[in-house]
Amino acid sequence: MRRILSTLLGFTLLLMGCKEKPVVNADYVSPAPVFCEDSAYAYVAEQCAFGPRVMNSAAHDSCGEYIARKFKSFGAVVYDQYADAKLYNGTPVKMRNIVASYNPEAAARILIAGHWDSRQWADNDPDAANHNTPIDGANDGASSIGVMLEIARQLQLANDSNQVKIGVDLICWDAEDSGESASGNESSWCLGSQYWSGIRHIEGYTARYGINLDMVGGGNTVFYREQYSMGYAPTMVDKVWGAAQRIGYGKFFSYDQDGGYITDDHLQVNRGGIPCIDVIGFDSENGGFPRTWHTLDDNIKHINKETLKAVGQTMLEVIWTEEN
Ligand code: AHN
Ligand code: ZN
Repeated sequence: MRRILSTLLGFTLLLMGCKEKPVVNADYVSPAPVFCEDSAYAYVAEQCAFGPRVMNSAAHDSCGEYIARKFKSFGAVVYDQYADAKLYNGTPVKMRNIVASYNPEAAARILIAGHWDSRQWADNDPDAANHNTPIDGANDGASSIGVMLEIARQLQLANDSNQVKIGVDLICWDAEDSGESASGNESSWCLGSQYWSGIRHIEGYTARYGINLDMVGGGNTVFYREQYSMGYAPTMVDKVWGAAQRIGYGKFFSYDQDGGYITDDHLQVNRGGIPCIDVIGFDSENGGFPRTWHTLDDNIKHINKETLKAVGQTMLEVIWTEEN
């Protein structure tokens, strides 16, 4: 009974947390629903509770089931793409890309993506004794999927008078984060998106453009315009950064410096012929990757709801203002 009560209480609090309209720009009325950062946070925590989602592990496989089940519960048509690959060190891995589609029949589509696996090696940890320990990947992995699950929930909740005009695909990449560090071995990263860029989950699938999310839940986080994105999809960078300014999240989506060239899943999508940008978190204090990156500190304790909110609300803004 206590359990039921506390679940009910938690659910009520979750709903209450979603009601405020925290949009900062008073002159602009957005058609988008309110992104609930408490929900996104709960989805990040639920993924982390499986343990590190490293390739070929039971935690990984169970979390994949959880992600597919959640998207289905939010009314998506879910596609699985299973494939075999080899890590740079020769280890064979079983991959599963998961695609959640809304308005699957619409010709005009955008895709939002992120990786759901977590890294097997905390090889950036300050303590070298941890370099072979798997990480929770709360930010580096779970944060993007948490945001995408809340986007899915909002797509389902949208009432008939406020439906999005386009198709939306939420793509969860596998095997992004088993690459060889500091080696220049670019092709050792992003194995799930590499596979998908050659063989789509549906033959002939394409989209107008894509937005890849990576490390979108850290503290002291800022998003700089990443340079492959600027090369392949500059108008989409403008669109997303512009949407963020419009709704009051310019502090997060910054023009202050450029974001360098990052090997990430968006690069594979671009190479596959769909313009795609990367929204990837940087540390606002030192300008590099987040402090927790590939360390044991990348856990739920360091997830920041405001960052989840800034990214999630900006994504809803982009989705709800995209013309057919
Ligand atoms: C490289 O370190 C080459 N790329 C970063 C891609 C990445 C790893 N994103 C999150 N984890
Ligand atoms: Zn990583």
